[in-house]
Amino acid sequence: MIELFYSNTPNGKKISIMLEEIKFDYKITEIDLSKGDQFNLDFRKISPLSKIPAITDHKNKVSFFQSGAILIYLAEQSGQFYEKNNRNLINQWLMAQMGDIGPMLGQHHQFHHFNSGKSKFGEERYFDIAKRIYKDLDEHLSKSDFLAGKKYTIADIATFPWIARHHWHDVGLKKFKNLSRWYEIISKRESVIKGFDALKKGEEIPKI
Ligand SMILES: N[C@@H](CCC(=O)N[C@@H](CS)C(=O)NCC(=O)O)C(=O)O
Repeated sequence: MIELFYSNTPNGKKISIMLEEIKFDYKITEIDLSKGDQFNLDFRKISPLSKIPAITDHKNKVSFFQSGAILIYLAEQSGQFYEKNNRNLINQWLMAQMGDIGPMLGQHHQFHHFNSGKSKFGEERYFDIAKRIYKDLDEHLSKSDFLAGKKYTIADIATFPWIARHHWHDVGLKKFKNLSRWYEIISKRESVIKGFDALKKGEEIPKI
């Protein structure tokens, strides 16, 4: 049994989608970020930077924080979405999500979606970066079926929930035909649909 410490955010959804994909038994413990649950001492023992997602694998008696490390652990445990002979490439795209795509789109959410009008500099900077991310991903996906080659991997699972906030980004996903193709294929996966709505509130994946 995996316990997933979760909030309904793109970083949280990466792990609920992965758990659905690999069909592991899991339960969700919600961390209410607005109430400051992430600062509880028990949670900080598992996640020292006070951030979701985190997991405890009660069978193996191990805990992990950082979504990329969690995805690698679950992929290794299940033997899925992390082919041994393609790990160099998968790791690069996973790190690209962790270090660039997620944090930069996260800033764009803050300046453009949640706090528009507060900082012209911040809004312009992260809007430009968001547009660049869409363009670069689209260009890459014109040459590759999925981010790390022909197969769907943990790099795609990590990136998908961020692009699924496309209606907040205002970049216009449909203008990017390769990124749109990738998005639509992943959107239709049964486990992605289930993991996206991990709290079972009827949340649907945004259409293009
Ligand atoms: N690099 C981390 C980022 C995690 C992260 O930023 N989590 C946010 C929610 S999406 C959080 O827990 N924020 C609470 C806080 O910083 O107080 C990962 O991928 O796991």
